[in-house]
Amino acid sequence: AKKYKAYLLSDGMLFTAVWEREGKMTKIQKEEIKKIADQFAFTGELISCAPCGSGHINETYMLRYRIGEMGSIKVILQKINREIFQKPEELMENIAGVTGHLKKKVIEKGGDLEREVLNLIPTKEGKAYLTDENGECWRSYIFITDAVSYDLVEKPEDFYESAVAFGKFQEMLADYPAETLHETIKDFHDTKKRFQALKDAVEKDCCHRAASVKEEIAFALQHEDLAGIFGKLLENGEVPLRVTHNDTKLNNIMIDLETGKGICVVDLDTVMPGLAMNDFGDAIRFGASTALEDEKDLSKVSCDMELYEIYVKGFLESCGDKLNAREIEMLPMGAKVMTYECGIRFLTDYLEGDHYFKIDREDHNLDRCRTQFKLVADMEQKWEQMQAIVKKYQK
Ligand code: ADP
Ligand code: GN1
Ligand code: MG
Repeated sequence: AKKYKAYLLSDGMLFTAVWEREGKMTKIQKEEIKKIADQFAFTGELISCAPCGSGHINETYMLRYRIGEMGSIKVILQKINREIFQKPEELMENIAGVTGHLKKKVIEKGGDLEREVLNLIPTKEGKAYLTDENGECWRSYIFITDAVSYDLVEKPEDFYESAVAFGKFQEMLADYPAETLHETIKDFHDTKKRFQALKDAVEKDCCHRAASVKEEIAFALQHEDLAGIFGKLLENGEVPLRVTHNDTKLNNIMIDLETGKGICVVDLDTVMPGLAMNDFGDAIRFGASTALEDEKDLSKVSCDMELYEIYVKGFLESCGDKLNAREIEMLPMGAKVMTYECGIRFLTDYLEGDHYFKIDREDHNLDRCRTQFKLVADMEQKWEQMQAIVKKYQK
């Protein structure tokens, strides 16, 4: 259940927040946000601030400013996770480049530049991001108004629209100079290396947790073949590297509350050369699941074939003609591989003491790992159907 609280800070600022992660934000942190915000090129008076979204990586806040008598506007302020993104300069160069490219496409289509693409708001010094006295990096975006991001599909149409939007995103970046993109996380979707990392974590067992997760480790080891499939296809030149998003979960897309369209793709930290099948697959593992990613009751977790079909349709309609036959044939495999990879990443993090993904409870990463492995097993059961559905929409 959500809890609401309001604070009056020493300088009179009213601070309201939706506390889903109650207790995680101290008064000092709240004052820190105000200090950071003061260094951005915002105008008006800061009237409220709240944590925003359920991303696992960055710290995201929504700030509201009143501008004289003209009403109020919201902005996003985000602390970049420096453990994960070690070269913020390069990361922000990617984002500035990609959003600049997307803006040209939105203009060509006569779209809304403030809602259909992320817009960085610079610092008062005119920089794309701020480095604070502790070496933490912060950036700000125009807030996408009248839109929402979902952790679970509420209406199947929303999932269809997210497929269309992610497909279009890939299409709009098809002519982006891939060689200018920095690799923000090395070997991000190299499933083989992820597998090796898991084996290393099991071996080290630094938190003495391996004995309690034997079943999950066994599942990962039994499915090792999934880790090598895409590497081989790439090596053989059967599938190309494309500019992809690489983190296509449903909550990385803003759905317009009025039209229901996928209005804007967010979370551009991992836009890098990658595989189309992975962008497809990551969206399926999250959005076609019948339960939340961290559901404890595994009997609720399965891969919904209706949602899967809806996504196949939307994705192929929007970018199918750009993909080669092998990529399309491999889309179901993308779903299985991404789900497996995500499961082993959660398991690795659990074994290493939860240093990568944000957690809200003990065993959170283990619960997440279990849902992913349950989905992989379910996809195995539905494998022929998953392939037949892709064939049905392949032109
Ligand atoms: P993380 O890397 O932690 O997932 P995201 O960039 O995805 O961080 O941001 C977290 C959440 O914040 C998103 O899922 C979305 O709901 C919300 N969000 C991000 N950017 C914006 C924006 N410009 N306007 C409105 N909401 C946003
Ligand atoms: C992270 O940042 P967020 O929450 O959108 C992760 C993805 C995982 C996902 C699992 C940079 O995504 O790779 O698939 O969690 N992002 C990064 O929910 O590691
Ligand atoms: Mg995100």
